[in-house]
Amino acid sequence: MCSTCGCSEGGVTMSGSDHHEHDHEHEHEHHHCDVHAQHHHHHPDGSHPKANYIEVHHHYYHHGDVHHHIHYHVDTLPSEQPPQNMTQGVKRTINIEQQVLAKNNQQAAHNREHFASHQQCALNFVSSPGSGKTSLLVETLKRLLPEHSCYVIEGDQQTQNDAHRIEATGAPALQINTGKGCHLDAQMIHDALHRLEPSDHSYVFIENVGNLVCPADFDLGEKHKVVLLSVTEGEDKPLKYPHMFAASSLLLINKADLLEHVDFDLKQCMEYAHQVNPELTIIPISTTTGEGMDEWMSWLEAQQCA
Ligand SMILES: Nc1nc2c(ncn2[C@@H]2O[C@H](COP(=O)(O)OP(=O)(O)O)[C@@H](O)[C@H]2O)c(=O)[nH]1
Ligand SMILES: [Mg+2]
Repeated sequence: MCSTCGCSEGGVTMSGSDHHEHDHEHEHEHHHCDVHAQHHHHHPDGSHPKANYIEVHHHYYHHGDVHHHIHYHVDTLPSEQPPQNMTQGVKRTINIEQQVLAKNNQQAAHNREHFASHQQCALNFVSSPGSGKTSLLVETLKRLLPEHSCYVIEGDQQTQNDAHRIEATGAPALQINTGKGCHLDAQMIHDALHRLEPSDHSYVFIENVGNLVCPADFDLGEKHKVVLLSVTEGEDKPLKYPHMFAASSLLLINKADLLEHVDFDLKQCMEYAHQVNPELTIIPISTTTGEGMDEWMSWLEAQQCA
C-alpha cells in the first residue's frame, strides 16, 4: 500500500466494449508513489526528538514527448547519520520503484510502437478529479465524430459513469477501475487495446485517474499528456505539482466561464506553468460555453497522428 497516494495492487477491473466485466489478470506490481521519506529519530534518552530526514529527491526530465528519466539521491542532515536499516529500507524502496518504472517504460515503448504502426493518435488526459476531463472528451467527440474514428479508455477507481457518458456520444469506451490504484499503467493500456481494438488512423483518448501526482510517472505510450486545470483549483498548482506540468505538452485551463466569479489569476497561472515547463502550450477553455474549443481542436489536428 502506497503511503502517500494509496495506490495498491489488485482489484483492477475492465468493463465496456464487449460488455463483460473482467478481473484484470496481469501482475500489477506495487509502485511506491511516495518519493519523500521522512523519519523522526529520537535520542536513546528520549529527551529531545531530533529530526533526522531522508529526502528522496525525484528529478523529472522532460525530453520531448517520449522519454522521461527519474533518478534519486538521498540527503541526510550533515550532523546526522541515519540508522543503517533506515537507509537500506529507503534504498530498497527506490530499487523497487526503479524496477516498476523500468518495466512500465518497456511496456509503454511497446504501446508507442503499436500506436505509431497503426497511425493512432494516443493522448493521455490528466488532472485533479473534477477539472473537466470527461466533459472535454464528450465535447471533443461531438466535434470529431463521425468523420474521425475515436476510442476512449476511461480510468477511475470505481464506477462506469464516465464510460457511459462517453458511449452516449457513440464512441466505443472501455472503463478501467483501478480499485485503490491511483494511476493507469502501460500494461493496463496494452490490455485495453486488445479489448477495444481501435481501427487504424484513429484517436485513442485515455482519461487517467484523477490526481496530479502518480499519473505523471507512468508513461502509457501516448503521444502527449494533456493536463487540465480548472480555474477553481488555484493558480499555484503548476508549482505545487510540477512533475505533471513538466510531463505534459499541453495545458488546458478549463472552466474559463467561471473566471469572473473566482479569485484566479490566469496570467500568473500561465507564468507558473511556463516556469515549470517553458515548452508547454496553454489554452484557456470552457467546455460549457465552448470558449477555446476551436483552438484546442486546431492543436489536436496539428498533431497529425490520426
Ligand atoms: N462551469 C463549468 N463547469 C464545468 C466545465 N467543464 C466541466 N464542468 C463541470 O465540472 C464537473 C466535473 O467535470 P468532469 O468532466 O466530470 O471532470 P473530470 O473528473 O475531470 O472528468 C461537472 O459538474 C462538469 O459539468 C466548464 O468549462 N465550466
Ligand atoms: Mg472523468
